[in-house]
Amino acid sequence: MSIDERSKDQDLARNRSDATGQYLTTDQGIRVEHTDDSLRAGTRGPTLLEDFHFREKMMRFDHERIPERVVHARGAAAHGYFQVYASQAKYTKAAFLQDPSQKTPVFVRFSTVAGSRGSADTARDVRGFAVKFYTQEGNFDLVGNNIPVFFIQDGIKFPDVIHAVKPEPHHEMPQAASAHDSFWDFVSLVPETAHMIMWVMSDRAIPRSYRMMEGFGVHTFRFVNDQGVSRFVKFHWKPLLGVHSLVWDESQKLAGKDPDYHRRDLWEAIEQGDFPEYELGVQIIEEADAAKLGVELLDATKLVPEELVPVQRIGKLTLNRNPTNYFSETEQVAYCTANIVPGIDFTDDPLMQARLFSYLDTQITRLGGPNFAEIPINRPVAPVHNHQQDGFHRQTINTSRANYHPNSLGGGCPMLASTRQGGFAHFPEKLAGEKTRVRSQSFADHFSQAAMFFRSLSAPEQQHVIDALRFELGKVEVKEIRKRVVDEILAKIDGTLAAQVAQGVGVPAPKAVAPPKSVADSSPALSMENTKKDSIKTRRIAALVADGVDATALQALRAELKRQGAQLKIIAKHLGTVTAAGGQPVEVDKSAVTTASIEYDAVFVPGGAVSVETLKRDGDARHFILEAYRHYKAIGVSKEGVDLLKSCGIDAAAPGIATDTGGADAFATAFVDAIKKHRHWDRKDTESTPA
Ligand code: HDD
Repeated sequence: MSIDERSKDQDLARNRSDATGQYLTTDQGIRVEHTDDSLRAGTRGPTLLEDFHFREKMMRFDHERIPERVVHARGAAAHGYFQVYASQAKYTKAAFLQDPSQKTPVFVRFSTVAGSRGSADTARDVRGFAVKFYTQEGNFDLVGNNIPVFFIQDGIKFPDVIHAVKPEPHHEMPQAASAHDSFWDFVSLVPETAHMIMWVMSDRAIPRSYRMMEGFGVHTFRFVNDQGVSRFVKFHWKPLLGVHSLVWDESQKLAGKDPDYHRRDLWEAIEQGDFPEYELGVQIIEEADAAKLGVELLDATKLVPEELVPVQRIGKLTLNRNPTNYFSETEQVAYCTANIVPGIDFTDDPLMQARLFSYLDTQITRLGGPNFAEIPINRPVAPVHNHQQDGFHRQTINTSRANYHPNSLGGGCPMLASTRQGGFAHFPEKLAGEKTRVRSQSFADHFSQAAMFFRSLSAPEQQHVIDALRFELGKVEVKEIRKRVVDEILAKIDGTLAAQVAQGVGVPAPKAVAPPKSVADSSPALSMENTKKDSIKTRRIAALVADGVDATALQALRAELKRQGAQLKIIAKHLGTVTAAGGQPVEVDKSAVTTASIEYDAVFVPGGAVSVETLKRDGDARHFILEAYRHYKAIGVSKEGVDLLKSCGIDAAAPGIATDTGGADAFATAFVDAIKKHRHWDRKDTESTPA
């Protein structure tokens, strides 16, 4: 069968309902003539049971909620397509990885892990990155995260780690936060968490946007080609906008000012035509080389450094359409790690093996029965025929009398497919062994890669890990737990890290223990410092204005930022317009009470003596600029705008500040260059900045 980018959209169209020009009806199709008053005995009398419209309306409302996902409850999703750059036939026979002219439809859901459905987007947490490819051979689900390793090595411990991180059972606190006793109690007793902990305490756990984070399949998978040759493969998603993060203070404030920050960012980018793009990367490892690699490929707490096995970019994912209905699509989508297509296969990673059961199982409760694959967002575009039947909410009406195999009454249909006809055959891996619960010795090292990760970070990134641990452990009430994390985990990763955290959380400095030698001393690819910083595309810049603003400079900069793919939003005390120095009106985008510097990547203060004088006396404007400075963001000031900086005690010569001294063009270039860097970590006085 042939499919293209529109195949899934056309499939979903079968279930869409448009009420334009239609009558309101009951679920039975009866037209309704009144829906604001229930049927009653007399105008002041009781409601009558025979009011079927009232009963149906109320019954449907009473049952609108379904259980939220046990993890990854909070999410946002988008439609798009995937296109391979060149045939991957050498490695895999997967049909969607053969033809560069084919666009395979996808539905991608991003999520946080620990919080409930209504929790804030910017919590410190792992982000889910789940991709459903609707291929011509059936659905392939790559259910990944934005962190390449995991907390545990064996899925049987998943309920333990999730119980520990979720709100504590007696009082259900805290929401969407790992900063509490039970989580760190678990960590302190389970050293295999060490590597993942370093990632979750790093800036990776507070992404600037879903559009600016990497994705990872985490496990080692197999690619199997037409000749039946298997190679190990690790999947990566590389965002074309680079990898960028928030700062912790910003994340916490955003949780209050805009808990939908990431969801909104994704939605708006797609609505504006700034389609998020990610390249699919693969690390391919010949089976014969696996033993020599120095990394246990079945251990999901380990990564393979890119410097050791390069990531080949084989195709691109583009997200270009927002869902039509959140519940029908984003909430009801069911990903399952067991959904693979011919040419892709599993390995014996015990974390992966457990997932193969869990994802299928969890949907029974969440989606109310075994027919969830028939829900429009979940059904494949490939045809489905089998003898599965009945169960709650069955949609398909099977027409054959033969509901078993083999049969003659149905002409032997549906038929079995040979592998030549596209039938899935599991890779015939050779296995031998005794039944045991013993973990392989090759899973025993928990610290070498945790240390490698920490060593690979830039100095500011390392400091953020220390600060994050001071915060998280600082919230732990039981001192013994704080001490055990420092002694049993951190001291075995890095002595300075452990000592600094120990001091911050009031426990004795531990005796450092050198971690085992890692497969690489450091891996530059792990540091966000080395990410792309070559454009300002899709960034949001705030302009602070008041009456008397220099509109010419404002419009010139706005045009230049737009040309470079960024947006300038004009912020004033009130909505409507302000009057520029030349007397013309300037339309305001946001009033100061509805927004804050944390929602922008950079700030611009245009000139105009009267405007700047007003801003200097305005606490909100002063806070805006100070907070942006404290968060290391680019600041641009033209002409009198510099006075606002001075009155806030900010040195105009500090890193990341562009001032308009050499003319408008030179200023725009300097400001754009400062925005490209995202953050200016070399500012020395941010700690003393009052914001
Ligand atoms: Fe999981 C959801 C990613 C380990 C059991 N997981 C879920 C989602 C993502 C991940 C992105 C949300 C999917 C969506 O948007 O609907 N999970 C991961 C990754 C893991 C991982 C990258 C480690 C490599 N998960 C993991 C283990 C188990 C589970 C070890 C159980 C043995 N995960 C689940 C689940 C969820 C889930 C309980 C909850 C909702 C769902 O599946 O559909 O089955």
